[in-house]
Amino acid sequence: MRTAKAQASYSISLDAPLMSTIKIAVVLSLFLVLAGGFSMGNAPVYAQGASVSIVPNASTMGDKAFSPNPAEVKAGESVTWTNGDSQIHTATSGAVGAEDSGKVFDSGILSPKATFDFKFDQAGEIDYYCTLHPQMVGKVVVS
Ligand SMILES: [Cu+2]
Repeated sequence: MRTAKAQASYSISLDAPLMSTIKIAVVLSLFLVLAGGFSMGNAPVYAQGASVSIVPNASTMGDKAFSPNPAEVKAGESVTWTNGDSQIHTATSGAVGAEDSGKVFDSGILSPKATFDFKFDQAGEIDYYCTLHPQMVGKVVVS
């Protein structure tokens, strides 16, 4: 039974000229699926860390201007700020007028839709603000 069936399918594949084309297509599809799987597998590398939005009308939002606030990451992870407002802003470590302002990180001017990444290597809590609208304040908590 088994042998007969195997022989039958063997002869079918020999007889069908399309089979080899189909086989190549299947192998190529598998390769593409695997390649896609690998790049999907790499995606979490980019997703590590936190994303912070500068919200619409941020200049009037105080400690709600950066969302989420606080942003929480593990040491070695990055925070990515995205300016979701129509005005320019910054994400600058420290506090307005403080000696340490901008010492840890400073995005510089972020135009609408611009992004800024910073990787936090040490545990701790870092306050930050917008140099253009110092009432906009946030915090990054690195564990
Ligand atoms: Cu601002």
